[in-house]
Amino acid sequence: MTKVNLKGTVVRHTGSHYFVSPLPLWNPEPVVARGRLRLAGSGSTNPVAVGDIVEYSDGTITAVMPRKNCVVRRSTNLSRQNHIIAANVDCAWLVVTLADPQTKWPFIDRFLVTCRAYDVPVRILLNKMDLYENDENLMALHDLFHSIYEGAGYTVMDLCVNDGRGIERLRQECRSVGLSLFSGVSGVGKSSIIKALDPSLNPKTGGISDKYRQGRHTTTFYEIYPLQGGGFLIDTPGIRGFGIVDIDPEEISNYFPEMLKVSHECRYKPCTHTHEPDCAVIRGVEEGRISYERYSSYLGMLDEEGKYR
Ligand SMILES: Nc1nc2c(ncn2[C@@H]2O[C@H](COP(=O)(O)OP(=O)(O)O)[C@@H](O)[C@H]2O)c(=O)[nH]1
Ligand SMILES: [Mg+2]
Ligand SMILES: [Zn+2]
Repeated sequence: MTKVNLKGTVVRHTGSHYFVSPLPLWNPEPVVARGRLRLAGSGSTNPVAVGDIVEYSDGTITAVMPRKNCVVRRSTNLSRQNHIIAANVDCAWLVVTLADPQTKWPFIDRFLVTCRAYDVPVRILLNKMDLYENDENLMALHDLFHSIYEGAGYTVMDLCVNDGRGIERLRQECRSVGLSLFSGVSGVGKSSIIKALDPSLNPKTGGISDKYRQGRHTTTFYEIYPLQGGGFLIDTPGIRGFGIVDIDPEEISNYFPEMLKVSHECRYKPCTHTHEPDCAVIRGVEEGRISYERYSSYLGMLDEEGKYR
């Protein structure tokens, strides 16, 4: 009997177990990855991630297809190894809240920079609108947030799971975009959003039938959920230690779209945009075309990246 190589997408990843389905068909089956394959992706702690398109045969992954992109985080704060959260992502939705909890802005900028460096399209969801609109200060912060990030070239969509605002528009976007990843710090509403998009999904307990579950207490894992009517969703447990990986300090400004746009006008090339005379980025900040908040994040990243080298 000749072995057939099947092709499918990894839809679930625990510490050591994978499920694969021939998307868009939803029919997950368990597979394993052999050690040889595991070692192939050096530099990352997990050479196979959800969203990866793999070949498999006899319940064993035999090859991982080249990725169009991936979302990564540092596996630990001091490690240069990274952990791949998901591969082949069509849209990373960065969920942000201005209160309860207040997302730290440098975290937002790190996430945006990393996505750009790894070719992941990203859009921002500003959730928990109900908490801002009766508070003058928070509403001012909301307006500032829109102006900073839209000014930098990003899409920012207001959302409120509590009253359903923005959910239908997001559902349509998710159906047409393909594979969506929801990310953001713990408590911003990622799991609630997925549940609002499709009440039949249960991000707390997972989408794959219980007959495959080894025990109730599985370790942190990533999983793809099929959205009713089309599209696929990935929830992420709060990402701590999310930082830039493998980006040279000289390159960081290339991943700030508003800085990239003007950097060819800097007198020095390359220019770190920190102290050089006749720097177009510094001029942009002074003249208000580049936000001071974003520029501060940039300086923070330069500083921090230096420490890892
Ligand atoms: N006020 C308000 N609370 C929300 C909204 N969306 C989610 N929450 C609450 O925020 C908390 C965290 O939500 P969860 O989905 O677990 O966040 P996750 O950690 O990002 O997955 C829960 O208590 C939700 O009920 C919203 O639009 N408004
Ligand atoms: Mg959650
Ligand atoms: Zn410059």
